[in-house]
Order: sequence, then structure tokens, then C-alpha cells
Amino acid sequence: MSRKDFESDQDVRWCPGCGDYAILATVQRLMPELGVDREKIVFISGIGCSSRFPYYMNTYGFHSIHGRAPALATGLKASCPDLDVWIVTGDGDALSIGGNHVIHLMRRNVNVQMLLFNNQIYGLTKGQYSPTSELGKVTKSTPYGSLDHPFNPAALALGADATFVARTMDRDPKHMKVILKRAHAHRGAAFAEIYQNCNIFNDGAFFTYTEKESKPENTVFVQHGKPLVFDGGRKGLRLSGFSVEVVDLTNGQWSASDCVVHDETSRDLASVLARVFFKPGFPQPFGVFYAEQRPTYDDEIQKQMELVMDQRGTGDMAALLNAGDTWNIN
Ligand SMILES: Cc1ncc(C[n+]2csc(CCOP(=O)(O)OP(=O)(O)O)c2C)c(N)n1
Ligand code: SF4
Repeated sequence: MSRKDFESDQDVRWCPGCGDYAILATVQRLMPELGVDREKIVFISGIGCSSRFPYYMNTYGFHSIHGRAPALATGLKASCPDLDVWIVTGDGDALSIGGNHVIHLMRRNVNVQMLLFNNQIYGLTKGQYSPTSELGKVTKSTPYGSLDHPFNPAALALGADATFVARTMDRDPKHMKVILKRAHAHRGAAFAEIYQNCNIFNDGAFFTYTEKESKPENTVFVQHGKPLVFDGGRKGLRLSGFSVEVVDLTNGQWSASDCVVHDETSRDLASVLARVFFKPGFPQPFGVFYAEQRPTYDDEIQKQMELVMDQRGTGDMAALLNAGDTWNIN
């Protein structure tokens, strides 16, 4: 199997230059490495530019209703646990209309991968502000600047007790592939936020973090067991109280050994990293913030069904439907 086997015959209808192309190409490249039969893979999306994704994958797919991909994915995974289920969603789809569904997917720990394409805007509906748009953002629906405090998606996922939380970006396909592979390997709800450029309605929203010149100084790529250093080893993050501070590693006062060593099994450290969120003077973290094992919803459902069937037999649907207070309408 190769990337080509995962390309569908549909014309890709995103604007030229959209970050969605890089994500699609990375997912199509990753698929053959996962060793899962195409017939077992399902991409479920909601509504939005990002949610057109299932059309372009030569797998099963479902372009569903706005914000409801987590509900469909939960039902599918619960009834067909052998399927490999991916959710593709946008910041509007996942965090506005679908906000309620996302948090329950996380706390239930349904064994699916959720890719949140964050472009800080509603793309499909032509440029209204979204729940991740920054304060003061001028858009068609906020002509005098947004007054809404934005969501911090990684902190939200951690707050909903997600068992896997990561962040990557469209402009670093190598990193994205590593993160998506990790998300796939995780047993449980894997939440991966992907910074995605909408070059039509919010061009350059993440360029500070994604462009070659500014990226080293403004990003920290976290890896389990490695100290949090960035800017080519010139700077690091050191624990300071319940937060982190940036330290200069070039003047002899501090070294990499003074920096926090990333531990992706620590929810507390993950929360600290998630809170380093567009903080002036701080690098934006990327990588796997958190990964823990907890029983999955779909496994627990199967176990419970088996247990009840052992105790009470397989049941009879017709008998159940005709039980109790039933009547005929003539
Ligand atoms: C019930 C309902 N409400 C509103 C809409 C209009 N609508 C379509 S897509 C969208 C937001 C999409 O934004 P996002 O999820 O960020 O995706 P993007 O297009 O940026 O990829 C909205 C509000 C809709 N289609 N259905
Ligand atoms: S509107 Fe933005 S997000 Fe939608 S396809 Fe065009 S560039 Fe991509």
C-alpha cells in the first residue's frame, strides 16, 4: 500500500494554499505505515472546510452534521469496535456547536483519534470569528474587535480528562506525522490540535510559530524524557512555582540540566505546558503534552454486554419490543 491507495477520486475543493492540503497529504502518507486495512478505516467529520476531509480519503467516511462527529464516532466505535475511527473537525465545529460533544468524548475515553484543524476562524462561512479567535480580532462578525475570551483547546481537552493531548502544525509535516502516528497508537481518545493556516480569511495566524526565521525562538518541541530547551539550545524553560520561566542558557547562569524534563505521564506538567498559551515572551509548545492509559469506553461496553449476556442470555429484541404495555392500532 502507498499514499496513492488512500487518495480518493474526488477533486479537492479547498482554496489554493490552504493548510488543509498539507494535513491531507500527511495523513495519506501515514496510512500505509499503520498497517490497517482500508476497509477498517473510517473518517468522520462535522461541517466546515476541514470537514470535507472524508471525501478525499479512499476509506470509509461520513461528512456528518455540524459539531456531531464525536457523537457519530462514539456510536460507531461502540457498535463496531474493530474499526479504526478518526474524527476530523475545525475550531468552530469542535468548540462552538460541538463543544459539548467533544468534552464527553474525552472524558469517556472513546478509542478514536480526533484531529482538530485550528485556523482561529470560520473558513467555510467566509471569515467569522471562532471560539479560538484572539481577543480584539476584527472579522465580518466582529467589526469592532472580538470581545470573547478564546478557548485554549489543549487546556480544554486536559480539563475534560483526555488521555492523550498533543499539538502540531500544518507547516511541519514531519512533526505532524510523528504526532498523528502517536495519536493512532494511543488506546483511548487521542486529541491532536493542528495549527492550520486559512490563507483566505486568517492568513498568517500562526506564522510566528511556523516560519523558518521566527520558529526556533518562538516554539518549544517537547519530547518525553528530554529537557525543555529551544532556540537551538540557547533558551530553556525552568520550573518556577506552579509555572515555568524562560531562562537564557548562553550566559553561564543556567544549563539544560536546570530545565524541566518533559514527562508526558504528568497531567500537572501537561497543564503547565498547555497554559503557556500565546504568552508574550514564551515559546508556544508543540508535541505530546500528555499520554495516559485508562480503560476505553468501547472496551468497557463490550465487557459489560458480555457479562450481562453471560448472566441473562442473549436476549430477544422482538420480545423486548412487545413487552409491557403494548397495543395495536387498527
Ligand atoms: C446547524 C448549523 N449551524 C451553522 C452552520 C454554518 N456553519 C457551517 S461551517 C461553520 C463553521 C466552520 O468553522 P470551522 O469548524 O472552524 O471550520 P473551517 O471551515 O474553518 O475549516 C458554520 C458556523 C451550519 N452549517 N449548520
Ligand atoms: S476558506 Fe480558508 S480554511 Fe477554507 S479552504 Fe479556503 S483557505 Fe482553507
